[in-house]
Amino acid sequence: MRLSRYFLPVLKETPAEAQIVSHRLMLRAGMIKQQAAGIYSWLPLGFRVLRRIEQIVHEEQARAGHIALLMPTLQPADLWRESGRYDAYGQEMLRVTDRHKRDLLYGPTNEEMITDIFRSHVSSYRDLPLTLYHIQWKFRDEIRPRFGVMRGREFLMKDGYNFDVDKQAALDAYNRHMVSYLRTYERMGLTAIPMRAASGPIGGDNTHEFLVLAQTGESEVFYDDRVTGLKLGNRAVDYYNPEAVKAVCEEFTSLYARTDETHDEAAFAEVPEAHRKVGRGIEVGQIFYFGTKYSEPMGAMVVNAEGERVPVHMGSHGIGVSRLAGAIIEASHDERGIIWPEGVTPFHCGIVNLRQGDSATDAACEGLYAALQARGLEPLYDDTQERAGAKFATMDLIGLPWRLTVGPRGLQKGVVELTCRRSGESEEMSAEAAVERLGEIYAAHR
Ligand code: P5A
Repeated sequence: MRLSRYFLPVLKETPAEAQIVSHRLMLRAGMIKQQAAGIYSWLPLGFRVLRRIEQIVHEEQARAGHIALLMPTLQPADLWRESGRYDAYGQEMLRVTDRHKRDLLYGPTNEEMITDIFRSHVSSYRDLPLTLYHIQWKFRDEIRPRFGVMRGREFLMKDGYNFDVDKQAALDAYNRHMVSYLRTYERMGLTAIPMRAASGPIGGDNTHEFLVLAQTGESEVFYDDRVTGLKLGNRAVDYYNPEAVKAVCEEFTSLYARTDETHDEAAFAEVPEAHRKVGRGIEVGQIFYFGTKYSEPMGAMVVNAEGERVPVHMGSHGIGVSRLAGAIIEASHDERGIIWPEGVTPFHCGIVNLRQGDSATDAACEGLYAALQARGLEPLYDDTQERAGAKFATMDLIGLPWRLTVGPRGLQKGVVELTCRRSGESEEMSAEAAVERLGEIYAAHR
């Protein structure tokens, strides 16, 4: 992308309404625009990040054997009357009436609808296990939308639902989700800690929230700080081997880590004092096992191996896709702006032309631009007439992890400069070597 032809409405001033750094930076970097309280447009740069986050989610869901579909945002109220949640959900639910006076609602979650799909098409244990998911906009009429996309009213969620013949099989699915979520967040450059939590209106006793530690987080958390050092890394976990999956879950959940909703002072006191930490966290996901809470009232039954008709066992699993854009920034920024992890960056690198209009410099930039694209990378080429200082400030603000700087002085020596946004370190090398290096860096993130 050439910056001269792009739409990147960066702001010079810090917007007064934004209380936390991610919200400020998303506005300043031209990623989002508020349209109403808790409702945002995603401008081109923000939209690219959202798509990258979605892509990682889709890839990791596929790896775990989960199947994508797409349900609508509007749902008939009657489905929710069947489960009993239509009245129970309260004011957070946005209720709508159509021209025929039929009650609809803008879905805050999809347990009822997916159970309806299931009961229409599945009746035998032979079709199980089954996990279906989608990435779709949700609406919750939050009493206090704030912090930008972090607590929105309209927000993008990945929500998945598992269907299993009995409790044990459903708990295996729960564990599988835990591991696939750990991998998902790690690929986004995040450490998200699974913590015992409360289930709220979704239901069930088994639930974990995934929290990214941050001062600005809305949840109070209590944890053994050794949990922050756990990494899944590149280890190959066989999702079809429940014992192997469970072993990983035990590794990640045996140290104390709870939100304030389930915090237990006595158990916490057993954590060695040097490791006992109280802090704040951003909830970027939550998984639930709730058994037959929806399948029983809605009649989602399967015939098991013994020939009995039993209600299917279910769980649901959510990732806050739009919230993640904010959470990643909270976890990765400095005083100059955002620092995108390679996994979610909107462009792989920036190209800064220090002397726009100088034919040799322009030609070198064009060459780099083409060579990077030929390697499957997406550069953002600042080909504007801005002065160098302003170009650097914009690149730092929007946070691309790598920057290539091209100017007449370097070109005389046959080099361009490759700068790492995170460390600030620069290295001079030939244009070919820089393309090669960036190709290798991003190959490690595929
Ligand atoms: C699990 C999937 C559920 O709704 N039903 C389907 C279950 N869980 S949840 O915890 O309520 O939501 C899942 C994740 O969505 C994000 N989230 C939000 N993001 C932005 N603004 C909001 N108002 C908001 N509410 C929830 C969180 O990341 C949450 O973990």
